[in-house]
Amino acid sequence: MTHGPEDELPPQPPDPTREREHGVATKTRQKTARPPRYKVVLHNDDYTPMEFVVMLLEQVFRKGPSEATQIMLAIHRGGIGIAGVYVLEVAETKVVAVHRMAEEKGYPLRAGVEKE
Ligand code: TYC
Repeated sequence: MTHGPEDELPPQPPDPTREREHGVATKTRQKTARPPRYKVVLHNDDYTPMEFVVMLLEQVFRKGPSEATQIMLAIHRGGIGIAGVYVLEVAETKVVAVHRMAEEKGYPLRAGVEKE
């Protein structure tokens, strides 16, 4: 059987239910979860021994001896300094560790958390 134009579908009208893009090209971007970070700050005082602060910076904040000494001296001279930057829960846990270890020795060392 032969078939002519009558077998072919006629041109379809645009489907009004289909969304049509027009105008501005858009790109989808995966929004990567980037939780806010918090600084753990240490305050200077007149009583806490330098070696104790260096020990804390090494043991609690995982600094090497040279960086720990530099941070301690910066706090000693400037009054305040950043021991490290972490997500909130980690920052708060480190502040608790600092206060617990200082209190154990009777030192008045103060530490706190500040949003970066
Ligand atoms: N100022 C203290 C001293 O002279 C040392 C010190 C440094 C104390 C840093 C606290 O966060 C501090 N012994």
